[in-house]
Amino acid sequence: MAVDRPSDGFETRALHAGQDPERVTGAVIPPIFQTSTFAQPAVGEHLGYEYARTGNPTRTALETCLAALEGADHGIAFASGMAACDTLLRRLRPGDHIGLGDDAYGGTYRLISAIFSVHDVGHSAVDLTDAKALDTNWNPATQIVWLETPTNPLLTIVDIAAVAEVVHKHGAKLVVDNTFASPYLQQPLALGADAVVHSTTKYIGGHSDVVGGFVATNDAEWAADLRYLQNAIGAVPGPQDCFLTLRGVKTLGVRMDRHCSNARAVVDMLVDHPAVSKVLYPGLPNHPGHDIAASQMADFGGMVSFRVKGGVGVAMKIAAECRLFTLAESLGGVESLIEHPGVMTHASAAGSALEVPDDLIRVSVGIETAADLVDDLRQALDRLG
Ligand code: P1T
Repeated sequence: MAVDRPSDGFETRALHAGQDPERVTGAVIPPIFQTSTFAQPAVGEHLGYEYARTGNPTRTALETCLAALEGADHGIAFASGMAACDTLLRRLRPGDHIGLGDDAYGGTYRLISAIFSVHDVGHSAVDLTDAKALDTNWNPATQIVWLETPTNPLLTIVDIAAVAEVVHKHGAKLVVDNTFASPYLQQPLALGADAVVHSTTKYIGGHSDVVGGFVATNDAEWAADLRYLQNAIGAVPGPQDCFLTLRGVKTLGVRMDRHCSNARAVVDMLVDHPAVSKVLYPGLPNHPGHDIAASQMADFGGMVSFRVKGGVGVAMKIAAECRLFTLAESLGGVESLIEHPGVMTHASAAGSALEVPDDLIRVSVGIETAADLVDDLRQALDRLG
């Protein structure tokens, strides 16, 4: 039988947690249980599974594995990152309030500002880099503080433990969206978060071939609620999606090491390029969150953002003129992507406190040969910057 003790190393858990050989055939890889329902031996009895919205063994394998990677007792998988965010926020009631970090994925902002507001759940954008100010200006209606670190797309670093202390002092819950770091680089539950959310579409899946979401928590009551909602709402991932995500996560550790070292090579070129006005990367010693990132992350990640001289027109041209960096939304896959957040991923934040600068370019540095990536970006900057 495979071993999945909590004391096992990260890569061991990625390969084995929840992934014992299948009991009937001995299949080493958890099969795709492509079935919508399960035969029951008698009315009111079942063998662990009844109906595939409620549960599916391929999904269980994924949930067990990802929970083990976040050091969580409970893991619940969803059809997308947004479905996971939506289900987490359903604990809120009319009159409640969300403190949302003032840089976050545009879709999260849209969900909170356009969907939850209809149900009289308020929100405000908060600078979470200042835990003291969060404490001083605490809104008594706040039930959830929603934090990304590194943030999307400005790569701001937030001190998870410091924010957790303030949030708990006021009896609220802290959710950390760990999508940009991945559990390989950062485990927020150990730093005091009440729940961790992922778009598994990104680093966890890792191959840009599947959309998914995930929540990890050690809060048994919240987990039971989420499990109930997962079934009641039904935003569940199919077994093929679970299989692909589980296949992807096996190599998360080795991929992240390469994402990080390739990102460093790209950053080294960008900081010296005359067309670039600012590089946003927590690995840079002059990044305001560098020391916190160094203490709460194992490395600085594969996401790099930068601002260009010449404004929005130049930024949009550069984003469209690379050979290896594909112009596309999303991130965290093995191949490099480039995008213009203002027009693409963060268009829904335009005019809000979360609006991003229009001369900003975001790259998801893939695992291609580092020198090729550096050359590709440099030629676009040389030509158009
Ligand atoms: O796309 P989906 O799997 O539903 O995940 C939403 C989501 C949640 N949280 C963060 C931090 C994210 O970055 C995302 C999705 N982001 C992109 C598609 C993007 O290009 O930024």
